[in-house]
Amino acid sequence: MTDQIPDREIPNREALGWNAWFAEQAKLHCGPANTAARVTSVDRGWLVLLNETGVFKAQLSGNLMHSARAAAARPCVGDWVCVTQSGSDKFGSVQALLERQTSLRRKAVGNAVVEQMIAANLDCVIVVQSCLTDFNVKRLERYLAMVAEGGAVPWVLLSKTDLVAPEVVAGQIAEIRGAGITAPLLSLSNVTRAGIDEFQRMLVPGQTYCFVGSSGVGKSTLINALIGHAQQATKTVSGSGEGRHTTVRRELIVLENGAMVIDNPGMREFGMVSTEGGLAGGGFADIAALAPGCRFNDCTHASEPGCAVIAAVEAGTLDRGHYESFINLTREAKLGTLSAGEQRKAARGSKSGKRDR
Ligand SMILES: Nc1nc2c(ncn2[C@@H]2O[C@H](COP(=O)(O)OP(=O)(O)O)[C@@H](O)[C@H]2O)c(=O)[nH]1
Ligand SMILES: [Mg+2]
Ligand SMILES: [Zn+2]
Repeated sequence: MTDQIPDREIPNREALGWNAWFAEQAKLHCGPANTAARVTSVDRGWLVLLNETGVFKAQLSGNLMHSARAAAARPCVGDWVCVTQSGSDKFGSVQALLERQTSLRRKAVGNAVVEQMIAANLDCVIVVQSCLTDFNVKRLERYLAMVAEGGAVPWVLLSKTDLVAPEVVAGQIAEIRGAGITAPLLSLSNVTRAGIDEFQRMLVPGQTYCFVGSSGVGKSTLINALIGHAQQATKTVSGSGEGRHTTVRRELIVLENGAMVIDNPGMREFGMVSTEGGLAGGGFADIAALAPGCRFNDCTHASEPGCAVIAAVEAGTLDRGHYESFINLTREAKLGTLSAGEQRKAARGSKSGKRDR
């Protein structure tokens, strides 16, 4: 994290999505000494905020910590907050969370009652599926239902079109339309760049776009392509200090044209297991329920230290055979994260470009 001023000028709050709704909320919740800022990332108690004056760090005030006990009542990426600043580093103390206009929420794994905020104040949620191994209309419908619940506009994006024949993409589009899904539907390849310019042209300055979908479908690669000058942009605006944008945590990134994008680190976010959502509904609810206990957020339960699933196998509370079939299926699903060459090789084995699971 850093408190650098972004190289790109933020002319005003409107450029970050501020509107009459938030102005109204600010009247109700912000004191005269407060300024409004947008949350670009959250790392436990630390928040990185952005407004027309630049990027700065902040923590929740004692009052807010006390009143906002539920996870959903605490600021998440995309939120607007009221903050008091002090010192030359502009370090902030967050006083209030402005009511969200839209949101994306999931039910916490293994606990149907607890809802977690994924991101807030999204104009559009882009559900990404890879043409090769990931395409699944039923799962797409689950995503779209979740998006609808939070009030954002959904788009569907088919990725990795370079790995399948054009007829396969056409067939998938027909299947999506056949299921009655009317959301805008795009397809592209990060490898050939076919479709990327068209996609980029659809992104409107001042609007916030959140990418969701299985791990390995190409979300981060696409965002890096959109960023272009990855080095500069991620360093200054996201404050991550990394050369390349990677999904270590959820963060809001301001693109050069003024549109904002939020990446998401994989399926765990949606109460589904491991890298591919298809596994969750397929009889591995027991493993899904254990996953929150793993040390790593993106644990694959294959060999990681602190894995709660492996611990359960060793303790005899999870059936070893059941665990092994999970690992085998996960390995197949991992196909989605292989290199382009490896994927093409694998694709030759299945004519339709789809795999049974
Ligand atoms: N063939 C092919 N591979 C891609 C494409 N986009 C991404 N990849 C590869 O797929 C893997 C996963 O991509 P990544 O962006 O990390 O996926 P994410 O988990 O959705 O963020 C990486 O090895 C990428 O190089 C694409 O359009 N075509
Ligand atoms: Mg990623
Ligand atoms: Zn694990």
